[in-house]
Amino acid sequence: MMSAVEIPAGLKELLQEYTVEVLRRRPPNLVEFAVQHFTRILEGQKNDQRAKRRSARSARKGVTFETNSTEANKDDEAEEKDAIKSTTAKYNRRVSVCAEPYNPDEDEDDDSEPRIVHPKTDEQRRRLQDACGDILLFKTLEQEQFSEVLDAMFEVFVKPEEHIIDQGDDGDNFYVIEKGTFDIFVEKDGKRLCVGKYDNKGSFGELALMYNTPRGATIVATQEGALWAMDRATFHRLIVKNNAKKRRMYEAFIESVPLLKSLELSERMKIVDVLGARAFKDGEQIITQGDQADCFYIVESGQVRIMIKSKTKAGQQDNTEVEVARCSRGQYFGELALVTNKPRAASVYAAGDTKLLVIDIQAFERLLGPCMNIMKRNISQYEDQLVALFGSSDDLKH
Ligand code: 1OR
Ligand code: 1OR
Repeated sequence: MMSAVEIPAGLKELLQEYTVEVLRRRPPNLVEFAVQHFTRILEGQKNDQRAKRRSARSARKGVTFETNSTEANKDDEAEEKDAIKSTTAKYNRRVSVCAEPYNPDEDEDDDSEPRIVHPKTDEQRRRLQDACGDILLFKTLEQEQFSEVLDAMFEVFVKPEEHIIDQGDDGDNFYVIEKGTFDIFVEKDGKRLCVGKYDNKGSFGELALMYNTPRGATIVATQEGALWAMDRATFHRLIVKNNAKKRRMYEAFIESVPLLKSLELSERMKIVDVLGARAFKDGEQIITQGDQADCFYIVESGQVRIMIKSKTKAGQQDNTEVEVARCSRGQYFGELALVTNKPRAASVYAAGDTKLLVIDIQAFERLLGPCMNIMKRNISQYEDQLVALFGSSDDLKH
């Protein structure tokens, strides 16, 4: 007689979720995808347990009675069993929601967290490195941390119309674009507005993970594309921790930038969280006149020369460049094309070794709105100068 086989609780849901993810993401290698997929679930469960233990510990600290370590261990074991039983449908969406903002300085467990490694072929690693080369959030990482980032990232293929992120959801991953175009929608007062686009480069999905907030925008693929994703736990361990260091490094300098004086301290710190730092050698070109613009710069040290292609008497451009201005510590440039939505109006070169802080166009629009009047006032001064030099300010008009 055959004995009835008991199906373990959660098995059906696990397999169903895996199947749904396979159909959604269409991975080229099912076994490799399975390893990545179930590793993410396991990591989610571990994070859940850690969060529970942490909150249990702080609750214990709150009430003044002592508990010995054996009791604490028993608690942890029971919690672990609970967590394993509750394999949830939304495992690789956000696993646990903390009400308070994440403070990396208070996180004792983070360093002991296991490193997640998603194995990659040489070809995949090359593509990943290319995609990550210009990502601002990675620009202040040490080499060791950056290579952990690369290890932890996994590939996600997307189809046209696919929603990668929905506004209001909990945050699961941070994404780096390898290829493809994506629309950014923000819903306000019941109206959905397209507020920007990503065109084959950049990254998104950092805000919900940094600040423990719901997703602030909807991101929709407008063609087939490929992304590299980093899970929430790794993002916390590497990027959010690094942000605490970044705040310490740049706080005083950012406080001293005249343009940013009208912002609240918390707004200035949000700029620090998303900025990248880049160094240029003497003579190196930073901006090319006529190019499309995607970022804004503040000089941290050194100097830059702003050069404009001169015009002949007939109004034609020749290729000789004239220096029209210099920017040094605390000054900014690269705002004009972002504000006017036009190509870069000048070329910019490092004069001596120069360090710049870089902010991408989405963060510029999101965070620098309150400084817009100051920038517009200065732009009208460029126009006056241009008229004085060339007799027309058409190139700068918006
Ligand atoms: P997230 O985790 O909140 C949505 O998930 C992502 O969209 C967000 O991180 C950013 O990476 C990205 N406001 C909020 N999020 C934005 C915006 C944005 N642009 C891109 N993201 N604004 C548009 C600025 C061009 C402000 C709209 C009022
Ligand atoms: P962008 O995004 O166009 C080049 O990229 C940057 O050079 C530009 O933003 C400004 O931030 C910066 N005319 C045009 N761009 C200038 C000028 C300028 N000065 C700085 N930039 N003029 C100099 C005015 C003192 C007028 C030229 C005659």
